[in-house]
Amino acid sequence: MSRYLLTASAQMGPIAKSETRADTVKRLIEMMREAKGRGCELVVFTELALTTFFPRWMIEDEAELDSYYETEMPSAATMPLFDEAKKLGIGFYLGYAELTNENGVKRRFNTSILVDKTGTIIGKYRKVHLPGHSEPQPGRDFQHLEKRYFEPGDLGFPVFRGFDGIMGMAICNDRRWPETYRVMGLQAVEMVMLGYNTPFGHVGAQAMDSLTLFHNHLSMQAGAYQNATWVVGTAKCGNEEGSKMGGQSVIIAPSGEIVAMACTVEDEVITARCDLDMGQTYRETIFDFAAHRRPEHYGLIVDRTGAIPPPV
Ligand code: CDT
Repeated sequence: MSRYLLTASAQMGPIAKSETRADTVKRLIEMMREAKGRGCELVVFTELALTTFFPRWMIEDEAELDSYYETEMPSAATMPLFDEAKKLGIGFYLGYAELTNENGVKRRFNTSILVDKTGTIIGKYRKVHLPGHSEPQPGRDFQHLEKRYFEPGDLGFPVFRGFDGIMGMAICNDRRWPETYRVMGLQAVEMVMLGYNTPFGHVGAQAMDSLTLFHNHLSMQAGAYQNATWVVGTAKCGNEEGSKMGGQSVIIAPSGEIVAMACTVEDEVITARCDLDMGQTYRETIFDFAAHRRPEHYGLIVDRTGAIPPPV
């Protein structure tokens, strides 16, 4: 049996600090139209797709910081994207910075939503694995202050029925953690969508820079194969305000094979015909979880956070 979902990954080139939301939404709509023109029913945008990657800077002015967040979704600025999706009959994944106000207390999350072909939000995810620091680090050209500007997501890793399949979401650094995929794999996820902003320039570990793109694919391909799911990874990339970020957005099959990959570091749409039934073969054989998993031996995964060596 085959259940085809024509899917696009809409990679973004840099977003300048001076670029308005309206300008950015225009770029997203352009790519949405291209995806639809190629027959796609779903387009996956990137992490924090509406602004420049602001966690690279220490921002002390609260009003300035707030300006990077959305307080509602759809917002006035993003409504044209929802309207266009409805008009074209195409769904989308979108990453953005979310600011809520709960009983007078501000809460900030690095969030993604899944929108169906009628322009309705059918799923929401808040990034669990926040990289970087909460305090600025000395001697760095660029900071990575996600731990300062966001709190860890509080929604877990839910999956959603939509697009005739079982859909899951993750965001950037989440892709490096096997737990991300496995929690969704245990809910029989068929497609994991994720956006990423991955800067080069590992301070104190420069050797890792040459492996940034390898690790990007390695983690997503392993997650796809080991959980029998499609993975769609969409970059924001190129030279953004002097910070260089990796591209190579990909669509990965449940076999772990890359079936489409971006070749620029600019706005670029890649597409693939994803058979949502393809994972079934793996789920019934090598990764038949019910037959082969041994959770009685996995306790440390949830009981312990950091690695502790055995006594000498
Ligand atoms: N945005 C994001 O999560 N970026 C991280 C950078 C890790 S290095 C500080 C990533 O995993 O790509």
